[in-house]
Amino acid sequence: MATASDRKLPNILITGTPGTGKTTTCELLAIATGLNNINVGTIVKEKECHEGIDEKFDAFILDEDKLVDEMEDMMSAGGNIVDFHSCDFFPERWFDLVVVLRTYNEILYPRLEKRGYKQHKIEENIEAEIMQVVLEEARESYKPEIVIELMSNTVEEMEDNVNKIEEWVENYKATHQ
Ligand code: DAT
Repeated sequence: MATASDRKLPNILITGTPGTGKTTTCELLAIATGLNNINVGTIVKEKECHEGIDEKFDAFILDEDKLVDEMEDMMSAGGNIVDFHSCDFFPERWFDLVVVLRTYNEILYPRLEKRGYKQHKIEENIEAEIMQVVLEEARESYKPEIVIELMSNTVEEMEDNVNKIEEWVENYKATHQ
């Protein structure tokens, strides 16, 4: 089984509450680094890694084991950027860097409204962001030294985040030849 030290190219997890900018950041990062961008939501849908839909929250009920099995080969090969809003069920060995994106409520709220989320879904996500649920989950699931928190309120911050992560990737490549 591949371990972090075997991987010539890193695996990076970009996580955070919905609307914090994961998808956009990952797209820019994939262009900047050439790493493979894995949108977990797409795999869940296409490979049916779910047990139906939670009607209240209009979201899939994940089949986590099936999802992990679907992703295993790609992740073992390395060189992936993974975008998902939760992270505690992924194997710890998969990731070399875990980035948690954070957004102020007054900015996150209109982003979720614009997306057409129902009121209770917006409120649940805003509450999760206030309680820093995803950050705590990341800190509990991965070694503290690989978990970083980055603000994602503005386009400038997003560009800055992409640059920082790109620099980290270059450094990883240079030290894992
Ligand atoms: P996520 O994948 O975390 O749900 P997204 O990338 O789809 O988030 O972004 C949601 C919306 O907010 C989208 O219209 C782009 C915008 N957005 C995200 N991060 C931003 C940022 N740092 N500055 C400005 N707009 C941002």
